[in-house]
Amino acid sequence: MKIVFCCTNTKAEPWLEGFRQALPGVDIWEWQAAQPGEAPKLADHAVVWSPPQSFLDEQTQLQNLFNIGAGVDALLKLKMPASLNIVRLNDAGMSVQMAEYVCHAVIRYFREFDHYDKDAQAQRWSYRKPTLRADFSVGILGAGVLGSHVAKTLQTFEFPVNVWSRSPKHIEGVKSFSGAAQLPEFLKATRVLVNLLPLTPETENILNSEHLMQLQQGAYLINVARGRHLVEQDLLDALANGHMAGATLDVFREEPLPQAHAFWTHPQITVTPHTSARTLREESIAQIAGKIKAVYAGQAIEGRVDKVRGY
Ligand code: NDP
Ligand code: OXD
Repeated sequence: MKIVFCCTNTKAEPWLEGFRQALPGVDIWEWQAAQPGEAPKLADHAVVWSPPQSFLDEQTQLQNLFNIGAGVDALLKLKMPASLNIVRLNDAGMSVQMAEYVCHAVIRYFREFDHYDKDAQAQRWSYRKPTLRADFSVGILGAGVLGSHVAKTLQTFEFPVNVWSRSPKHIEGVKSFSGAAQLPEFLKATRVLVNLLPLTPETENILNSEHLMQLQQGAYLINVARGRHLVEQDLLDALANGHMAGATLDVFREEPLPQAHAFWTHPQITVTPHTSARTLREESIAQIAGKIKAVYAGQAIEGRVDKVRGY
């Protein structure tokens, strides 16, 4: 079994060592483009994150691309044979991190901790009127692996939770909205909007003026999916006109976020560097190695991407 590793922004050696332990006897190496005139070494499977087109052009015998992330938008931009499977990470320790991040952001806004921080800096002892939890419903765009876990975790704090997805969901205590026809009703019921959709042609720019202005007055946005979901100027406008109260943004159209970008210094926006749910090496290696073994045993595996649907 031959596996090639091609992940941008990740040191290869600890991953290669982990796969050698998880799959004894495997031939695994880090991809380097073959020199002109040199025959490339071809693998059966690849472990990838955002590989260049030249990688796929060269690796012509691949059966499976195992993505070391949940989102496959970067991979789907590449040209590849229809027979090549893309397999995404299913959770692998990401859903609990995502739940921590989103709950932290929701609670920080709900309990007005930013105001208490300012008061503390000014040594001011001053209470704020509690917000009614029943009026503070959280709406999650996307109810897949991450969105459904976030929904269940938010419920433990007794927030009203709604989800919106392509197909209806049955999560106890959570109201499910589905399809384009139910999006306006979902938005109207939402005070805090959490985005956990995959980036596809259908979802790109979904966080736009038309949709943001349908949220409840004083709405708050938490974008933890992809930067290209958000029309950035539309968020700035909704904050400037007072319809929205703030946003916590983990993902951006351009990453790293450029130094001069307005989001860095905006008083109502909190920026984090695409860190809400990090890929965890041990969990990811265990999951991918398990899937490779399942492939050889002729078993079905979770996380096969539907290339037409885009996730
Ligand atoms: P899943 O594929 O498990 O879930 C996607 C959800 O989105 C599903 O509920 C799906 O509906 C819904 N959906 C997709 N397209 C539409 C549409 N057109 N209309 C309505 N609903 C739609 O993905 P994950 O939960 O694992 O991950 C979600 C995204 O989070 C990833 O694609 C990635 O971009 C991002 N991410 C960000 C990270 C970060 O650190 N910031 C880390 C990890 C992931 P249905 O269930 O009906 O198919
Ligand atoms: C992912 C990510 O998609 O890290 O997994 O953004």
